[in-house]
Amino acid sequence: MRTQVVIIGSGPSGLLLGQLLTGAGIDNVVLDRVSRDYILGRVRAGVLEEGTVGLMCQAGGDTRLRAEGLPHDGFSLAFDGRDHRIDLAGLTGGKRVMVYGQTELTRDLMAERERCGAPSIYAAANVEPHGFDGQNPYVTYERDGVSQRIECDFIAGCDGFHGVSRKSVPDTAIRTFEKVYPFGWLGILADVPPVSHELVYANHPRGFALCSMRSQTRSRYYLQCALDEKIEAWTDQRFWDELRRRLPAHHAEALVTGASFEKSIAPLRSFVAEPMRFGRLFLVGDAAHIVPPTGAKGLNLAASDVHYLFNGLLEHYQDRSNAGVDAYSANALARVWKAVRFSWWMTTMLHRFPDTGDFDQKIQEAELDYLTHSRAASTALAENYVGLPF
Ligand code: RFL
Ligand code: PHB
Repeated sequence: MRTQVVIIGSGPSGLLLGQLLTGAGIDNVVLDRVSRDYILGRVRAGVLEEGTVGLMCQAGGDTRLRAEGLPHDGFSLAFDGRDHRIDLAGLTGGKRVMVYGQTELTRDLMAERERCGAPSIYAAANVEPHGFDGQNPYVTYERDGVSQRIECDFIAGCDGFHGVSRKSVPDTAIRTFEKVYPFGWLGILADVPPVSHELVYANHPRGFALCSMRSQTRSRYYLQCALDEKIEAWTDQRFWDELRRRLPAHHAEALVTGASFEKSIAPLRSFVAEPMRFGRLFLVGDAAHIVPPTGAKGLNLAASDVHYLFNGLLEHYQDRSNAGVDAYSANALARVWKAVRFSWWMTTMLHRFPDTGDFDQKIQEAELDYLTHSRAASTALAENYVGLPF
């Protein structure tokens, strides 16, 4: 088989790139190790920047997002028993974010791909990129025990942090930067109305908490937890009791509880691989970088990578110019590092670190106090949260 671009990974970055390429008449095949149902069972991101929504529109997959997504003009920082609202729209000249689950975004892109008849291969085992240093790259995989090979012009490694693409690059050609945080997030989904109409990011002596949502009737809540925490130890009752303790009294009293139907623990990490291009192989999204979820940036960074790569590939095929693909890594990384910085800063400001001494504690309090009293500081936060331009 031959195609123009093989896309390894059917997460948001692979599917978004696939739809943009298909829309531009560039043939592509999406390969994933797992099944569609498995992918649609994952609960992840919930906040989309306007740039991400714009790309979903360009990809033709924004109908449901626009009908069912919840536009948010602000969010709340809760600490010291009170709430401080960050007026995103007021501080950024009208920019806002859209609350819409990654699971739904993925479902919409899969449906759109199916409608276009573009090929996707799920449950593909031992996917491997080859020959990307030369002119004739190809990807091999096995399906139902039979070996397959797809020849192509380019390979997009959209296969997440644990994927095969980054690992296929020789150690001498890649440099990685990493920071692992000494805690995780315990998240639940429950069909209960959200505690507040906007997100609440809470800094509390017992640890960070986040109140988010998927709809007016479905809530997504997170608690900072120890890395060795066992999920079985967290009954719903224990989760709700702990969440209530970490919220200001007016939110704690308003909290509606109910049975959860998803509960998971995610570790927090910052990671960047440089460069993001190796000959005819490009790393995109989580395959190249990971941010802690505190700044809601992971999925949005995957989308901006796709924007740069799609435009580079378009220039290659339509204008016979390689300027865009040659600039891909530098353009993407410039935006990635700013989001890595922002996510690290939000994480540091809002969580309790096991080794925090009195000095660090006072600095954290001063940071929050400064933020809430300085329009300049709030503006910097808002500008990053709604997403830097791309
Ligand atoms: P994905 O979504 O991991 O998809 C990669 C796909 O590649 C497949 N794959 C392979 N396929 C073939 N061969 C192999 N060897 C393969 N290895 C892997 C996988 O099966 C999978 O289908 O990467 P992608 O597309 O780059 O998307 C990135 C986002 O998923 C991620 O950045 C976000 O979920 C991060 N994130 C958030 N981002 C935001 O922008 N806003 C948020 O509010 C937000 N909240 C979050 C988050 C991530 C979280 N977790 C669980 C880490 C909240 C949480 C709790
Ligand atoms: C979510 O709704 O899952 C979510 C929202 C904001 C974040 C992280 C996760 O910063």
